[in-house]
This record gives sequence, structure tokens and C-alpha cells, in this order.
Amino acid sequence: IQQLFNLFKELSTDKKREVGKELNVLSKYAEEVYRSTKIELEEMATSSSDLDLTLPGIQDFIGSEHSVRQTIKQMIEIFKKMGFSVAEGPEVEDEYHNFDALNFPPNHPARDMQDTFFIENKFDTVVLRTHTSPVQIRMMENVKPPIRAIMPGRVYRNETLDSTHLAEFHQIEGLYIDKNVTMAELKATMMHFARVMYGEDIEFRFRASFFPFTEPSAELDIRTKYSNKWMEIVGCGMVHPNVLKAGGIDPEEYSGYAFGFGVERITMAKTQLDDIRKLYENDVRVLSQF
Ligand code: FA5
Repeated sequence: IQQLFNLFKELSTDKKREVGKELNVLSKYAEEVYRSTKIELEEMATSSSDLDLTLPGIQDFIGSEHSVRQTIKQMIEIFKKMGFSVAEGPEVEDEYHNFDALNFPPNHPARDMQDTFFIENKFDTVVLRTHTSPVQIRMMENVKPPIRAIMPGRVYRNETLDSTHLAEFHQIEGLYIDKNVTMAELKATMMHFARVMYGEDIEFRFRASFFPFTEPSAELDIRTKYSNKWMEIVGCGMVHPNVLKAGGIDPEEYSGYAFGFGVERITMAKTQLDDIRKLYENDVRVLSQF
């Protein structure tokens, strides 16, 4: 159009009158088309009318708490409601707290290299704790009864791995010491825990067992509705008088019960996992389900 206007200047006055009108109409028309098209395009760019709500969204992948950590928190909540406080102890232990004070005879096979990871130390025998029970002793050394505490933590054993055994796993220890504590209270506590954790229809069975630090001793097996196999989840019993003495507590005056849960086993039953090793293979397809 600009070029047409340039040519227009060279026309004779007569011709200018004739062409001028047409040229103005064309120029106005072109301006109008330009303006309206511009508005239309701007509207299209900002309007949501072309938004396709059926397209898959952009999903952020947010990590989640590991299922073993979730179980520990859940167990702490259950025991807190029953009046237990929470305490912790060291993972590297001296032989005294891990074995001697817990009434293990000097030649007990559990001290053997088969089960225990020893740490090189010139002065003292130091081990990676094989269970959370040494925290019981540390608790008794520091707190006067009544004591009602749980002690979660990691433990280590030189174990052959299989579908229910790891070499590094978690336990939650429990200790209740007061006057006239009975085995019936221990049993009721274990049963209450299992019912809250897994529901009223959980099946359980107590089996007589042996631990140097409890007498009598028992183990609890559970069976969920998803499984036809029994699984041992906890060792427990009445605290042995020698253990009370080692903790500076008079067994004539006080009695108590203790228990030690395997957290990975509890998690297995909760998540219907058939192999304990899957918890630590770090396969996101497995872990993200819980
Ligand atoms: C003990 O460790 C005792 N200290 C428990 C105890 C505490 C008894 C207080 C009495 C009083 P045990 O070795 O059975 O006991 O282990 C306790 C629980 O840890 C088992 O019931 C099981 O659930 C779990 N557990 C044991 N070994 C392994 C393993 N290799 N891998 C995974 N979980 C295990």
C-alpha cells in the first residue's frame, strides 16, 4: 500500500482524484484487517479455551518415608499411648552391656564370632550391638523405677541372609519395671500391640522360649489374614533377677518385663512383603507402594 501511495504522487491531478478514493478505501480496509487479526491472535494466546484438561499433568516425584521408618513411628505412637517413654542407646557397645550384664554366661554361643561383629580395640572388648537389650541396662543404671520405656534402634548380626533374616536390622526394646509386675501384663501388652497394629482379626500364639536375661521367656508369632505362615515378631519375658541386680535394682522389691520386637518383620507382615531383603534393595517400584 505504501508503494501504491508512492506511485500515486506521480499521477496527474485528474487521475489522482480518480485513484485517490479507491486507494483510501483499500488502505482503511487493510488497517482494519490488521487491527482485528492482531486482537484475535492476542486473545488466542491468553485464552484458556484451547486448554486440554484430559492431557496428563506434569507429575512431581516426591520421595516418601521408608516403610521401616513409618513402622518405627507407628510403634512409638502405640506404646506412647500405653504410657511408655522413648530412650536410645549406643550402637557400638562394650561386651559388658551387650552380654555380661544381661546374664549371658561367659561361654554362651551367642558371643561367638558367628553372630557378633567385634570391633578391634586394645583395651576392652567392643561390639556392634547384637540387640537393643543393652539399652535396658543403661536405662536401669540411670533411672530409678518405676521404668516404662521403649528403645528403638539398629542392631547388627553376622547372619546368613534369607527371606526373614538380615545382618543389619532394627529392634524396639521395651522395659517395664515396677512393684508386682506380672507375666499377664506382658502378655496383655503384646496382644494389645498386635491388635492395634494389625487389626482385631490378627492371629497370634505365644511360645515358651529362652533368653539368658528373662525368666520365664516367650516368643510371639503372628499370622495375618494375607498369609498362611506364622512369623516370629518379638522375644519377651520377665526380667531375670541377675539383670535387675546388674542394673542396680533390688529384685526383692521390684519385678519387670522386657520385650524386643524385630521392626523389619513387623513391616513385612504389615505390607505383605514375602522377603525381608526387598526392604533394602532400594527398588522404588517396591518402596513407593507403602
Ligand atoms: C533378641 O534379640 C532379644 N534381645 C529380645 C528380647 C528382649 C527378649 C527383651 C526378651 C526380653 P531375638 O534374637 O529373638 O531376641 O530377636 C528379636 C526379634 O528380632 C525377633 O523376634 C525377630 O522379629 C527379629 N530378628 C531377629 N533376628 C533377625 C534378623 N536376622 N533379621 C531380621 N529380624 C530379626
